[in-house]
Amino acid sequence: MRTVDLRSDTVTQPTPRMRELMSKAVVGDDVYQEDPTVNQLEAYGAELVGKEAALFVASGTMGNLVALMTHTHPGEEVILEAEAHIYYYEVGGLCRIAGLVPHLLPGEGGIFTPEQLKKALRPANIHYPKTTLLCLENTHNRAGGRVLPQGQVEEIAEIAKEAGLKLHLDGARIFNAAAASGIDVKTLAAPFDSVMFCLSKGLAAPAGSLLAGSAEFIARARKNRKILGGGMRQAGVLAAAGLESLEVMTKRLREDHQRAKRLAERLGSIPGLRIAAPVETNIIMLDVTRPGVTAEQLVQAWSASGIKAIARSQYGIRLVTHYQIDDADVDYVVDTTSAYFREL
Ligand code: TLP
Repeated sequence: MRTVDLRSDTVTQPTPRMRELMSKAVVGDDVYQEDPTVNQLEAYGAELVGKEAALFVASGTMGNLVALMTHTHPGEEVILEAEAHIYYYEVGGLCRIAGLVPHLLPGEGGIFTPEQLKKALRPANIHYPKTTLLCLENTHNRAGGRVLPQGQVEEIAEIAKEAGLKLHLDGARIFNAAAASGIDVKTLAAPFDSVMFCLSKGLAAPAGSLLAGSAEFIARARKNRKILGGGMRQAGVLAAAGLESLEVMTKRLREDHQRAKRLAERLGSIPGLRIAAPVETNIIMLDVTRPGVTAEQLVQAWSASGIKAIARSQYGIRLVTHYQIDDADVDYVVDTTSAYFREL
């Protein structure tokens, strides 16, 4: 039976070329900054996003947490969009480990307005925590892989900077945002003091993310990574795959976006289904609208046909395309789904 794994782009396997590069990687002890492959990845990653330096971390979650810890002190307040991955899916690390108070602003398409931010910024007062950081997410996961409007990002950044806040971008899928908008990653990252981006999602590396910022910020971040147990020694075997991610895999993301659009259009035209958010990148938010059918029932039916997906609510399902999904997979998912609703 065919397997079509649409749960996430995190399921991607390293490419054959990655495995070859990993086996040949020159390595050293990265805690002493002596791994030439990690050093090369960090320098290249920093240059790509237009920052002075970068730090190789185990995961996106670790990169975001290290950024929060490095920009702030425990007890301070961080402003986030209400559905931000950092708040929603990172196990509360921002409170438990960084000791921060989240101030959530409900957004539209993954972003709040400059007016909302102005209202949220409180004057100094003996009763308030100090607000020191603002985070945005591009593309925005829970909004359905939406690309943030760059003008709005820049306006928000301007207001935040005037108020003395630092800015961090959760750019787990920043290369998807660049591919979809035609705006280069340097411009997308420019308003932010730091940016985290993942190598192990649509870019197919087996593990790893980069946190980029000023040289001074990254030196402090390196220490916080060590506190979290993220000093990885001969990590060059992973960095070798990451270099291939940045040099090669970033260039093919439009293919995933086109397939996501095609899959969404065809699924959305099946009576009983509805596309819940505009498909701008590789994430599809699908709603089951047929009375009496839940998302979990459709996920179960798909599973019996080798199609893997995750129900995100009673009637909602998220599907994610990536380099292991081809046109024949799209046809297979559409045919299987049409047959399911026909035979109900
Ligand atoms: N997202 C994963 C799950 O955690 C939900 C996924 O399958 O989409 N920021 C954003 C915007 C993310 O989407 C993710 C992963 C992360 C950070 C965390 O990255 P990892 O999984 O490497 O810790």
